[in-house]
Amino acid sequence: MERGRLPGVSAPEQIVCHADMDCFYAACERLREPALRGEPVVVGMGYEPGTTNGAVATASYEAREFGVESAQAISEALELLPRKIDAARNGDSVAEAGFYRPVDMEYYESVAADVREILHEHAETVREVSIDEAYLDLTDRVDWADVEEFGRRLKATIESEVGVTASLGIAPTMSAAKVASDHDKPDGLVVVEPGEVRAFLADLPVEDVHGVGPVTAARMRELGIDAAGDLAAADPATLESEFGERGRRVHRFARGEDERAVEPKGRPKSFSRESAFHEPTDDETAQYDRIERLATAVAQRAERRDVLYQTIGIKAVAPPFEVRTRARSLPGPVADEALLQEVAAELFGEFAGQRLRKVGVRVSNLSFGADEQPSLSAFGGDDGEDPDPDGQRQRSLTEFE
Ligand code: TTP
Ligand code: MG
Repeated sequence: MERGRLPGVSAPEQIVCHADMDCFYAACERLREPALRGEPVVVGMGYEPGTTNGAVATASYEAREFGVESAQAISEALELLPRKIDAARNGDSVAEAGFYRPVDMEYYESVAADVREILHEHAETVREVSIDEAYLDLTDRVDWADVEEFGRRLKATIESEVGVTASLGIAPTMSAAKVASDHDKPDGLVVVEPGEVRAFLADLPVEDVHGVGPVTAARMRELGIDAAGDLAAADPATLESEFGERGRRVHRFARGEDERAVEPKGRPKSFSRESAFHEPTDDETAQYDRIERLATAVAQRAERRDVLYQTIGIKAVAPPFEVRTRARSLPGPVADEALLQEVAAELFGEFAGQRLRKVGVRVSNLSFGADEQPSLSAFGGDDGEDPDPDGQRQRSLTEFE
């Protein structure tokens, strides 16, 4: 899916944080019932005597020690870990038993809202993926040297203000950040720096690659692909013939390649592309050239989405993080690549020749055409597993390129 890439436009430089709460529903139950702390806790439906069907929503890490896990039948969970109340009644050891609580979505949603508020305080752009999971774009907030400290503070704030623990992964791409947050659960903080993603993933089992579910992983093993490193080294054409477009996508993820930008859910308010120079430069020609390429990329992206734009903006970042922006509104909405290039270059004129580390082009004030329908088929779900690995199924990957 390289066709949206333009020569000379490097992958956008991003710092992405993926946050995922630990055993979230169980953590919520512990919040309002402190006696459950440190105990095996199972949250689910259908464990009351007389009801037989139901499934585990989640289990605390103590309960997972007994083999209890999400989506397991409650009958199976009860065999592995009986209820304390029943164990006591039967004279069995209560140490080998757990607490069962029914799902209470309304309460979990209220806790999730508190967590979200903190996440939004820590980043301008947050993509909420599920009740306990979100991506944060930290690019303009922190430097790689500070990300660990940032992560520690964010975790401490969530813990002290809400009372649940989060695991964080911080990486240059969304897919790597997702793997990183899961890598040291619970209470994890894993930073994967640019250039280290492929090495970080290499020895992990292939199903740890974002987007590889158990069915795909089993077939990959038959093909001799056991670890993420094997997937990264596999032939993309073979992967495509076996797994369709998903094969190419997970191949790229295993190599640390993922062009997606963190974007809030719903219709975008703007389209933008930015790109850092190898090192800060005052070379006007290189700067204008970059602006033009970025304008083309943005114009094509808007065109693919059948979107008109009325406001055109540019961004110039001087080292280390001095961000300057300029924007101009047109008399009416347009989709016009040449005009976008021209206006962007004009706006950039004010900064041309200054020492810059990064430039960007943005269009906003968008009007959506009738065809603007997210593609349902573009993301995930080719074999019934992992149907929506990160809640982005509706988004076509091309829109991020
Ligand atoms: P997860 O983040 O997948 O799981 P978790 O937060 O319980 O545990 P972890 O520490 O591994 O992140 O899902 C978030 C919540 O979504 C989870 O607490 C309960 C709910 N859920 C279900 O109801 N059914 C499921 O099959 C899964 C996986 C989750
Ligand atoms: Mg979770």
